[in-house]
Amino acid sequence: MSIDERAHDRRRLRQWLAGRARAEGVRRRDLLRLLAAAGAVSAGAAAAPRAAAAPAPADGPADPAPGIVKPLPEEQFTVRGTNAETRWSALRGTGYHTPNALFFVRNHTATPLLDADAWRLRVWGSGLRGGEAVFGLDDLRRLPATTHSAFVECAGNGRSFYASQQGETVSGTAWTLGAIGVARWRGVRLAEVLARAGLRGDAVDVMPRGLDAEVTDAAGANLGHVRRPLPLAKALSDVLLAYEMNGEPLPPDHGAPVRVLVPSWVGISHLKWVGDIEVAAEPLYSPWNTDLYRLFGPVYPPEGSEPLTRQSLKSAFELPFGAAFVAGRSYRLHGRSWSGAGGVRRVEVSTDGGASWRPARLRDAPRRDGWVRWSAEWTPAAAGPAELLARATDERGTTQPERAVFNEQGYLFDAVVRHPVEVSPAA
Ligand SMILES: Nc1nc2c(c(=O)[nH]1)N[C@H]1C(S)=C(S)[C@@H](COP(=O)(O)O)O[C@H]1N2
Ligand SMILES: [Mo]
Repeated sequence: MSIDERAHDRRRLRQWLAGRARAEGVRRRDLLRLLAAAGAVSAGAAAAPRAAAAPAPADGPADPAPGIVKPLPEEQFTVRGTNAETRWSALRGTGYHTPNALFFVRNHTATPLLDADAWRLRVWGSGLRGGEAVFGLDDLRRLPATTHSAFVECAGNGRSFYASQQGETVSGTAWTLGAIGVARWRGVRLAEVLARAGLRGDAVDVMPRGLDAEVTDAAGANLGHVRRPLPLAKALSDVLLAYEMNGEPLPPDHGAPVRVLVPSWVGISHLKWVGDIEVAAEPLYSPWNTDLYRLFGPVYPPEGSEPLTRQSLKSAFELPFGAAFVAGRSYRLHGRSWSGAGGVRRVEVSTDGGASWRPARLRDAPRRDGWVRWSAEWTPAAAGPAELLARATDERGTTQPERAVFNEQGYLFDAVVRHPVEVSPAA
């Protein structure tokens, strides 16, 4: 390990320690042992962990992505604060499912390292017939398993295009299009677990809560642990408590040992590191379905839209922005399109900035909760800058518009993205 890596690792350990101070089901002792081995903290400091993630110390290089466990090679990820965005160019040549190593990470704080053996899921609340029910990982694995191929996409994916294409100022992480991945998730249906916990007929909402650290907003207010209510109807339909991702145990950054998978819905629904689920006979609220993850703006009521549910319609090329082409040569362009409203059934491509369109060749049948891969041929005629556009239509007949409707937090961007490339003269 190089010096820099060691410093980086120590910072990470401290952050984990901080993030785990109030979490349940955590083996703090193990972390303290690691910290002692790394010489990261004195015994006194270790005995009094902070409750919030520690800032990177001033004496070393900046931490590339505080709190993310897996490696984030420069050619595969763009780091944005505590998050890592997948580069679309890195998906070229990968199959239908996003490899776990390439899957984007969106962390409000830091990835906690939870001990799967000690982990427990507590299901509780006024919507249950009896008292709380507790499940260990083995209990969940003994229940009937379901596998579902589905995307997880951040509601803010594509947010940066509100500014760069539409000249609008929005708040939040400036994602391009890489805050999405598709995986095969395996787990037990939440309906199964709720039935075993003794669901009452008058239950209306369930609220899973994460074991990662409490979240502080920009103004310094403590929002508590990440949690967002789900209406019971969705909870009982296709929601999974997933413990496997693409045939492997869930990796730490993606919610190990168990996350909630809410097919087609906004990323925040897919709660990672779930520790408890409240089941209530009355509607539940959290910052994540009131101030956040609703649409605010001129066309919406003052209290905002309904809480967000399904993701929007998008397309992306498997190319970096500014990709280089040579005039007169023939290329096959590749990309993927997806929608929260059903499968994508048509994709058109423009290589002249939107003046003319032609159909792309779809390589997958329309797949709800997933994407379709497509390709289109292109022989650039002239040297100079060019723009590639892809426009999808889903099974509902919705086509990506030229312009997305503004909302203050820049959610659910759905307009056609203008992908800049550079064509150099034929040699
Ligand atoms: N406990 C917890 N769950 C969470 C989050 C989080 O920070 N903490 N982030 C949410 C958001 S905003 C998104 S987009 C997805 C990202 O999932 P991924 O990191 O596995 O790609 O997880 C969601 N679940
Ligand atoms: Mo998100």
